[in-house]
Amino acid sequence: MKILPFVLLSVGTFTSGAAFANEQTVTLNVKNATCELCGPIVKRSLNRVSGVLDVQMSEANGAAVAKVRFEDSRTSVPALITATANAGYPSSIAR
Ligand SMILES: [Cu+2]
Repeated sequence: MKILPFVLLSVGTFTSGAAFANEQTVTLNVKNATCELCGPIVKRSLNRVSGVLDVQMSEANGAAVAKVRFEDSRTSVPALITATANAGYPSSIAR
């Protein structure tokens, strides 16, 4: 039975750590990204936000879509939207 307290402690540490830094993914529809040069600009604007872990650009119905993975303890969806807007590409959460 000596191992049980250790296991419980490990689980507790893991869950409380996760509560502080959750990875989240959001998909943003990006306006004005009308040519192939825009995608990399949008991607760079998002990658510059600290807390962003990964940005995948794609296209849906002729519009740019950015799938962003980020740490929610370091940044937020509104901050991501602001970053693309400041680069000239307003975005919104894809539904
Ligand atoms: Cu362009």
